Amino acid sequence: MGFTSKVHEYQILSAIEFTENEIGSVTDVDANDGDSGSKDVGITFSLASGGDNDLFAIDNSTGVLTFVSSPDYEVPTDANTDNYYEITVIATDSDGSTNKNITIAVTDANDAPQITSSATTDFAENGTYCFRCTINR
Ligand SMILES: [Ca+2]
Ligand SMILES: [Ca+2]
Ligand SMILES: [Ca+2]
Ligand SMILES: [Ca+2]
Repeated sequence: MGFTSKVHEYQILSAIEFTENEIGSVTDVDANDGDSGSKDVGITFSLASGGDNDLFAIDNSTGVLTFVSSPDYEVPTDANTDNYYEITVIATDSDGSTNKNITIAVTDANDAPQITSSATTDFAENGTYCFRCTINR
């Protein structure tokens, strides 16, 4: 089944940068169906399902796109773990829908160091003690 192109003037950058660890709006997708003149009026936004799409949420009336949980540059969760999250936004009005592929590039931030050693350790009395403390940056 094809789709009709009744939603016009789909306005969005095709590649968006987003800094890791942040929450909030990735972008505000705008669409105009040409019927009423104002952006987003009469449009319902949604995401395709599967793949990287499942890591995002979109407000169905405003088109504001967010990560479900804030991304970690060092631990990418996109399908091929390259920190480029590829999604498909769908704008629908009463006449049909149109799709737009969007790539979100997660960029590196300087994380606070994390101590990854275990929080507790055993120590036998009269023993020689060695404790390795590992710090990841
Ligand atoms: Ca919008
Ligand atoms: Ca990180
Ligand atoms: Ca990717
Ligand atoms: Ca980092």
